[in-house]
This record gives sequence, structure tokens and C-alpha cells, in this order.
Amino acid sequence: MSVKPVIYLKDYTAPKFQIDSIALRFDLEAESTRVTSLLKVRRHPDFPEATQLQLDGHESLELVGLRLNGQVPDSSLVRRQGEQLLLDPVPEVFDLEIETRLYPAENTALEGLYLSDDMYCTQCEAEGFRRITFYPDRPDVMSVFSTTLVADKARFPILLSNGNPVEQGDLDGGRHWVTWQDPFPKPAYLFALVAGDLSCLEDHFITASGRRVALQIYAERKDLEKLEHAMTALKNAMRWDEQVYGREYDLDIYMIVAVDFFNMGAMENKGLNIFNTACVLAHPRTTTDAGFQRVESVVAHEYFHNWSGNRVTCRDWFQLSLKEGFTVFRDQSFSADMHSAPVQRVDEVAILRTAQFAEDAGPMAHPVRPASFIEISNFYTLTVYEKGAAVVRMLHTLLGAETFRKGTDLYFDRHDGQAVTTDDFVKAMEDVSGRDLTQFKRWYSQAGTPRLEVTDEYDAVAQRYLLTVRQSCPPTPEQSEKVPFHLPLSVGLLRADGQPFILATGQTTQLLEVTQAEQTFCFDGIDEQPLPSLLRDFSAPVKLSYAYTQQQLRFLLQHDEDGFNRWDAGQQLSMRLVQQLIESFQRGEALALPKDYIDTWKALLQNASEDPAMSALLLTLPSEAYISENAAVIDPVAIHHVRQFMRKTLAEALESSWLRVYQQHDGEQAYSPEAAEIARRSLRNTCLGYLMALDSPAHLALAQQQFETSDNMTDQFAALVSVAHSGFRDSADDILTEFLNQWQHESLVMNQWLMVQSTDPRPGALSRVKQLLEHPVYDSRNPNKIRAVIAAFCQQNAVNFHAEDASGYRFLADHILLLDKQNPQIAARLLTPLTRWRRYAPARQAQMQAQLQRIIDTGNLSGDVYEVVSKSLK
Ligand code: B3K
Ligand code: ZN
Repeated sequence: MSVKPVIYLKDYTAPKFQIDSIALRFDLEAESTRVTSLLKVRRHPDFPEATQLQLDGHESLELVGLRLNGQVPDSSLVRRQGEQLLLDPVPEVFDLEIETRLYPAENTALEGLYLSDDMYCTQCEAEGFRRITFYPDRPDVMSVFSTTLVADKARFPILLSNGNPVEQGDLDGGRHWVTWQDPFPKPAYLFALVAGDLSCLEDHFITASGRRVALQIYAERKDLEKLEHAMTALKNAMRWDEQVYGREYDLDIYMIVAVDFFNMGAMENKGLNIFNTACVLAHPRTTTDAGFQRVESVVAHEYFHNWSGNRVTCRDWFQLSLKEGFTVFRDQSFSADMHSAPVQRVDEVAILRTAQFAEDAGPMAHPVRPASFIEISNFYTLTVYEKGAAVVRMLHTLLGAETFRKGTDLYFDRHDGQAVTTDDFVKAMEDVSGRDLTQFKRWYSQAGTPRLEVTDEYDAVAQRYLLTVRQSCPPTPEQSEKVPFHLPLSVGLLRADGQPFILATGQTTQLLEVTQAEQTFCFDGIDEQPLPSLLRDFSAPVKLSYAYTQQQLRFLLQHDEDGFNRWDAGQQLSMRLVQQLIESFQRGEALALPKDYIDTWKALLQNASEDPAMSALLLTLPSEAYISENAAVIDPVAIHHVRQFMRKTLAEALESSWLRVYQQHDGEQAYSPEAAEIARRSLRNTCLGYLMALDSPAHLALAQQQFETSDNMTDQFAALVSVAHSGFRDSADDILTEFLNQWQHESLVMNQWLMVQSTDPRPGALSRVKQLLEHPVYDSRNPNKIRAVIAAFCQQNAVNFHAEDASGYRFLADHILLLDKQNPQIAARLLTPLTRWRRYAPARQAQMQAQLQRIIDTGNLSGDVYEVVSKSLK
């Protein structure tokens, strides 16, 4: 039933024809767009026998005209077959002119050329260019692009494309044109254009070698005041990439455009990034601190792609992690340098361990370099991005920062202007280090999350400490047997007084290289029984177990010098308790929290001012998603209940402490985006959350007062959530209405307003969600709105989504079927919670499976949805 075939990495063949240059012309007319492209084609010398030129073109693409060396070719030479246009025979060198017609206003898939509000924009990665014209739409075909845009001058005064503007002029009938030229050869997925009535924030950057680069960030006029933060982030990222990677920007102009309708976060088109407004606009009044940080990291991520992705690109889409994993690692390191490194690390690992580990344990599990796919859009995954980044981080850890940098220098130098593979990346690391990384490369080809079981033995007489590590990896689809991974295990040893041992390296942390299924590491000169601190800074993406006692975990929480492990010890303490309480809940027993657990929290609260940002993390219970990922059988009701019980009990037991810390961290001055202030707000709002779990009118008044008086969205939004999700139903309705009235004209704030309601765990959520879909601020074609309501409900409101009557599952399936016709990429993404059906008890399994079956039985699905559903049912 799938129209699209499975594509295998092993079938890769190099392109037989090169495109030396492509000149594009877009006539943006009222009803449609005419695209002409002139290709200079040349047969690749490696394939002297080749006569067939294969161009990609989406089935919906309308071919208007074709000329080969100026002549209309005989129709027997031209064939359209599925997604391809075949010309056979063609000469060795020739010109090809192609004319196509597009209907951007009808393009709801948001791939290729489309309209976002009243603005034309494009999204070509991975395979959107084939919706614009017939072309070898594959990343290993790199060409020099020039682009002419022609449009109505009043309606579209700004016409942008990649590279530098080289010519422009006016035409009759109020139209104008601009020609752009990009001197750097690039694959088609990096092509972009924008046409609209846009305002611009301008600045500039002087590169390390003294070149001046114009920086322009475009948005709708009303959003002009929200661009400052992105500009600062961009300049910081440019400086950082020069300092840390020795990479300078290469064009004279760097542009970012904010658009409202966008399938993901942002896109790194050469010289012309296109961003989801949610990832570029920021203002203290309308954006939370988390939003500010997201803008900074996405701006940096897309900028870093200019080298890791654009100058050196991917040979084929199986190599996606070559650019994505590496670039995520780069943006993570940047954020760590800009903010608190341990806090940043905790946030990253939380995503990896929750969502990526769940992906690795589900039916869509795939290696960092997948071996096959039906629809590449389905492989922009946490595995390719986040685990891919973890793999690059392990190389950095194993080789050390200095050698790693030599490796990236060699990689960029060796492959500049090329389309390469993850093997090429690792080869550069091998060449600079002289190490054999053959075994390490299994991280690219084996899926699944490895398990490490660690045991130890202390010999007091010999003063010797032995750590034994056993590794294994559970089976994943199409990979039942696994071979051992090569991974860095960072370890420290603590003395009974909490001081660290100085280890053989002269340091307090030592790197163990695990390569075998079972391996024992020996530490000599250990003069007392040590307590191990394992997997420091989360040095490898694995699940590690060691039989700590509760007391040892509390000791680590207090004394470990590794910030990440301190936090993790706290998480492990809570997780154990969560598991016990879930069992009690399932047996219908009364729940209680042990006194020593409460005392631990009390101590954390007492010292909270020392490091408010880390304290806020330490004082946050493991998320429902993380608890689910670690459950043998997920019981969403029990998980929700237990976590709420723990929150409420901690709130009650430590009420005066929460209140004291809340009051102590009351900001006196006006809002500031500084790290210390972000930390203060995050700790204070954590306290407010606990206080509001108590359903006390006094605390309600506190939250309402914070809502009314705060001068920034972080504090206002935290207050909103705490009241909207509280037991005070009238107050919840009132505050939501007030917030709506205040912010109804701010689309991004309205996404937050929708999300608060979709994630409200109290009963009746589904009917409230259905009402939201009818609300004027909702727009069923805008992916941000779909994410704020449908995705938020299905992914962040487990207790309601998994309602016993299967209403949540039916709701999701209904919307997937509707959306598949409109925007298959978004529809396929929404499927994620249903794909996890095997993790639940039999009754829920059957209900979830039934909805997947219902989707597949309707037939006529997109390749995107078909691939996910069919793999889930296997
Ligand atoms: N490279 C883009 C993602 C494109 C997704 C296409 N379905 C954004 C990024 O990762 O930087
Ligand atoms: Zn990226």
C-alpha cells in the first residue's frame, strides 16, 4: 500500500551527472508561481557510459516546459516515473531548461515553496526542492546557485535568497526583481527564498580576520522589538565558533527570517536561515527564560551548521547525524560555555534519557546512522540528533579536547566543499589520534541503549579496589544480537569523609575505556573502602546500574564533586521511592513518604541559595515521562497519582521552608536576563509550584499576586500554570481569561495559553481540548498550534490521554487521519505516543493497537504515516 519504496544505505550509488550551476527564476504571481531553472549539466568522469539523467520531482509538480540545449527534446527521450523525471539519452555536457508551475497558497505540507501568512518562504530539507523544480535532489549533488525573484513590489518589498544580492530593478505593473548569487556550491536542500513585507534588525560582525559581515534578522513589523536577543546570540555564536573551532563565517551577509508556519524549529539554508517564530522572537514581557534559552541555542545551532553541514555536507540522508549530531554537540558546548555547565548537562541528559531512550526501546528504534528508511522526514529523531551528539561527545571525551580539535580541523580542511559520511568524520579523528576507532563506530550502526552493570570489590590488605563492568544491549528491530560497544566511563572515588581520592592519573576523575562484554578495572593505593561515583557527567549514553544503598545515594548527593552525578543521585533516590509507591498504589495501600527522604529535601532547601539553578533541578521530582521510560509496565494513572502525592507531601512537610525560600528569592529589581536572575526565578517558581500543591487560599493569593505584578513572562507564566492546574476551579478559569485578554494578539503567548490547558491533568481534559480546537486563537494549519494542543495533550497529559475508555487514543487517531491529508510530517510526528503501545498493560495495548490498525486500514496514507504505523504494528 505504501507508494514509496524502502531505501537502503547499502544501495547507495554516486551521482552520474553533476550540475555545475543552476540559475533559478521565480515569478511570484497572484494565483501561482512560475519557476524556470537553467542547469549546466556534465557527466561525471567516473561514469563514461552513463546516458540517463535522473531528476527528482514530486508527483504533484507540474512540468510546463523542457529544453535541452535550447531544443524541445523528442518525447520518446523523456519519461516521468513515480518521483522521477528520466532523460535518456543525454550528451556528456549540456544545458537543460525546465519550467514548472507551483501553487504555494495550496501547499499545506509546508515543504517546498509555501505561504506563511502573507509571506512566501521555502523549506527544502530533506526533499522539498523536488516540489519546486525537477533536479537531482540529493545532498551529494552540489552546485552554484543564482536566483532571481520577481514579485509585486508593494506586497513583497523584500525579496531574499542565498548568498549575496547582485542586481535588482523595477518592472511594469508595480513589479520588481532581485538577483542573488551564492558563490559556495551547495546541495539543493540548502536552497531558500523569502518574499514579503518584512522589517529588519540590522547589525554587523567583524570576523577574526577582519571581514565585515552584515547581520539581518527579519520579522513582521510588530515583532521588530523581539529580535535583540537572537542578534546577541548570533554574534556570540560567531565569536565562539572562531575561538573554539577556528571557524569563520564566509559570506558578507547572514540573514535570519522569522515565519509563523513552520514544521520544525529552524533551517540552516546557506546565508538565509528560516526560523519558526518560536525559536527566534524573544522579549521579557512575552517570552519565558526557557524560551530565551531555546532561541539562543537554536540560533547558535543553525549558525554552526554553516561549517558542520553546509561547507561539509552529507553524502546521503543516512549520514544525517554527521551534521546533526555534531552540530547539536557544538550547540550544547556553546550553551555550557554561556551558562552553568552542570545545569545545561542535566537538561540535555534529561531529554536523552527520557525521550531518546524511549525511542531506542520502541518500534522505531534505529541506529544513529540508519540502514534503511521509507520517508527520511521520519528520521529527524532524537536518536540522530541527541544520541548522535552523545556519540560525538564520547569522541571528545576519549580523545581529549585538544586532539578532538585537531580532528575537527582536519575534517573541515580535508572535506571542505564535499559531501561525506560519518566514517569520514571518524577517520579524521583516527588520523589525528593514531587510534583505531573501528569498534567505536558500532555506535553508528547498532541501535538500542546499552546496559552497564557495575559491581565492585575492595581488598583492604592489598589496598586495591576492583570495579567490574558488564555490558549488554537489548535487541531492537532487525538487530537481535549486539556486539560490545567502546565507551568512556568517567569514574571518581569518594572517601568516607566525602573527600575524593586522587587517582593514578593525579586527578580525582579517571576515564575507563570499556570495550569488552565484561571487564575489570583495578585501582591501587586505595587506603580505605571507597564509594564510586560512576558515569560522571553522563560520559556515555547508557543505563548504568550499581547497587547503591539509600544512604550511599544521600552521601553522593551531598559530597560528589561532579555536579551531574550529585543531581543524578537525588534522582535515583526519588526513583526508588517512586517505584515502591507505585506498587503500593497498585495494591490499594495508603501511601507515605519516609522521614529520611523528607529530611534530605529539607537539607536541599536549606542550602538552596548556594546554587539556585542547580537547586531548582535538585528539588524537581523525576518527570512522569522519565518514570514511564523506566517502568517495566507503564501505569499512567499510578505514575501520575504517586508523583502528585509526593509533591503534595513534600509541600506539606516543608511548607514553611518552601515559603521562606520563595520569599528570600523575591527579585527586587526590574527583570534582567542574567544567569543569576534566571536561576533565582527558576528556584522561586519551583517553590511556588509546591506551595500551590497545598490548595491553600493564602498561597493562591501569593500566586495571583505574582501573576498581577510580575514584569516578565517567566514569573507570570509560572503563576498562571500553578493556578490553572490547581484545585481552585473558579480562580483557574479567571486567570486563564485574564491571560487571554492580556495576550490574545501575541500568537506565541497564545501557544503557551493553549498548552497550559491541554496539559492540565485534572479530569475532563479531553473535552476542554476539543473546545480549544474551536477557539479563535487556534489554527488547524499552523504546526505550532497543533503542537500546543494535540501534541501537548497526547504527550504531556498522560493521565488523560490514557483514559480508560480509549477516548484519548481515538482522538489522536482521528486527528492523524485528518492531518495526514494536510501535513504528513506533522501527522507522523504526532503518532509517537501510540507507537509505544507495547509498554502498557494488555487492556491499553489492545486499545492503542486498535487505533493504529484503524489508521492503516483506511489506506491511502502518506509514506510518512504509513512507515511509522506499519513499523509499530510489526
Ligand atoms: N536541518 C533542519 C531540520 C530539517 C528537518 C527536515 N524535515 C534543522 C536543524 O536541525 O538545524
Ligand atoms: Zn541541525
